[in-house]
Amino acid sequence: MRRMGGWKLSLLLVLTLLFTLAAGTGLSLAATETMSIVSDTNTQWSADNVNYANAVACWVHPSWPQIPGATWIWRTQNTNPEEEYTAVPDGGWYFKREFSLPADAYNISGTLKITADNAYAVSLNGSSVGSDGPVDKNGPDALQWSTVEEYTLSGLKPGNNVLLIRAINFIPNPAEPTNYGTFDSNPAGLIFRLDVTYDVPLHVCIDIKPGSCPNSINANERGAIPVAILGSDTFDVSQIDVASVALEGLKIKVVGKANKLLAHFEDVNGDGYMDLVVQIADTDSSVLTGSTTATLTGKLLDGTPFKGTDSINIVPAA
Ligand SMILES: [Ca+2]
Ligand SMILES: [Ca+2]
Ligand SMILES: [Ca+2]
Ligand SMILES: [Ca+2]
Repeated sequence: MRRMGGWKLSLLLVLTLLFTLAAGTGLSLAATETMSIVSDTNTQWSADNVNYANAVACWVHPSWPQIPGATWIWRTQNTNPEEEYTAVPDGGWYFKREFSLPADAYNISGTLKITADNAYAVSLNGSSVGSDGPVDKNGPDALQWSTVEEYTLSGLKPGNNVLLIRAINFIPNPAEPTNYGTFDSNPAGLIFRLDVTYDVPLHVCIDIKPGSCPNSINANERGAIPVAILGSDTFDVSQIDVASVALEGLKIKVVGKANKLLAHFEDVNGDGYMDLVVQIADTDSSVLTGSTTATLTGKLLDGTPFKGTDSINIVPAA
């Protein structure tokens, strides 16, 4: 055997160290996602909060601030200041933007940047977020349009969210209420950008009835359904909180006086990565009946949620 040169040995040590570090940190792959919602023609406007129409990109005053990615919008491209004054409902026009976050999103946070010519009040999911200027068509104008406010949002939630803005155009001078101005001397506009960050469960690979396909399951409420949670170079199954594992809500079968969980570590697919095999108690056949897939959920010991899905083929109880 050739003697290994000192530098080669050092390289080997460094590579071994790097590999060990990678293996050690790979188990909690961050599953952080981001979403941006900007003012554009997907925003809807209404006079009564019932009948909505799409907003339009409006004429942009050269002095208005910009928000990256967002479009100045209003009810009409060119403001008719007289109509704005006479037709606007008390409390301003409604501008609404609905958006959806994944049902299993968690650690949700977000910021909202917004301004309007001339004033706005904004709420998220029915709770007030903030405002700039009186939402009153008589003003007064204190250049509220020139400042972009930034809010940290606490009311974001999984599933559907509703951003609702009441916005209004002023008359130039309350002492001359019939001097409405023109579309370019007294324009109206709204601009906003919402940036949302959230985590979703880690996606892991599972194999229901390891080694067999299709995954035929007797829905007889008597047996157990074996499920392998497959380890990989980024998922270390030894970090799973075994008691947290469930298949569509069905828990791991327990045995003995000590209520020992029926689960063991085994490399079921022979890929060199340890897998966790659990026996799911088939306690309620109605959970899986009619489904062609089943999703397993659980948490790591550090609390990070994970999930994985496989196909199933329900065989009716005899
Ligand atoms: Ca402002
Ligand atoms: Ca204006
Ligand atoms: Ca299988
Ligand atoms: Ca394996």
